[in-house]
Amino acid sequence: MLRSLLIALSIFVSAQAAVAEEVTLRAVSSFAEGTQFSKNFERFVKKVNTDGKGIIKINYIGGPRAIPPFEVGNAVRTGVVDMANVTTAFYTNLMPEADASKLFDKPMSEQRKDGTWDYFNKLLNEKVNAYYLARQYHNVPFHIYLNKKIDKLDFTGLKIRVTPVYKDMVEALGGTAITTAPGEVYTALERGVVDGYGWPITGIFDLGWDKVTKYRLDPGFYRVEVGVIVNLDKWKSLNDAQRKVLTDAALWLENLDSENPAAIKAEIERQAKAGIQPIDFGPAESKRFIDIANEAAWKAIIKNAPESGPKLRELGGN
Ligand code: 173
Repeated sequence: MLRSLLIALSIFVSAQAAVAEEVTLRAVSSFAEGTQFSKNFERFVKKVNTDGKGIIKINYIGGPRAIPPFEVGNAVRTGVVDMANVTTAFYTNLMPEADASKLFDKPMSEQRKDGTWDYFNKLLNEKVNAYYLARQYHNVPFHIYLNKKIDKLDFTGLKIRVTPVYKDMVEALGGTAITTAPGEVYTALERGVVDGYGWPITGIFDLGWDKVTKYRLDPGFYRVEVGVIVNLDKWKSLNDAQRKVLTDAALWLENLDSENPAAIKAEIERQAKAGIQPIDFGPAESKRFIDIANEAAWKAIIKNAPESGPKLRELGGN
């Protein structure tokens, strides 16, 4: 009798231990739920919750209604949330040189081997108290969208909505940069507070911006970075099995970038159908545009981070 009671008790105790081992991470996205730059993260959450059953679970709280985009980095730093789908541009307040990720022109597979990821992650550990789990959309460029036609590469007199991604480039071309979160872009355009905005080639239909957009300036520049970052204390507290579920799903998530070329092609066609006209000043001016954009960005990064900026430029290969 006593023996079977003890056996039953030991089964109960070990079952409890297994339950206690499943860890739950609270996650947010800095982009609206279901929109272009949250979609793949949401697929990642599903995958982790399936593959990690009994080991690790993500509780997806949602988009910017939970935490405003420019506060997401700090929320991860302090552990208010454990994980975020967030672009570096939204946490340059904590790590100015994080903006360099838009200039890295090597795929993550290479960056993980050649020390770029190591160095970037080390900086993120120190400055944001976060671990850099994944980088998405490296093959998607940014563009400037306009409501006023320009006939040369000059933004003088134009007010353009920016984030840190575009600010220095817009100013280098003579424009006035006005920083807003994505959620304020529609109203700013509708009211004429801005004459244009920076955004990737994909995603302008999600929040109805096509209705308030006339032109797209070509070519695209830089590379989109939307990362998955994890509070460093939380990351360190995970066991090997839990980290493996996250790391495997992160590599899977990065591989979804292979879907981007087709999505970009479809988006360009959809923009044309919506009446958004491309503006293109030809090969020589396009090259000058890219050079101005790259130089303005590196100059600002190196000014704001005199130690790590040059090293990131060297590693990033651009
Ligand atoms: O324009 C933005 O809000 C921005 O910086 C960004 C960055 C990555 C993906 C989408 C937008």
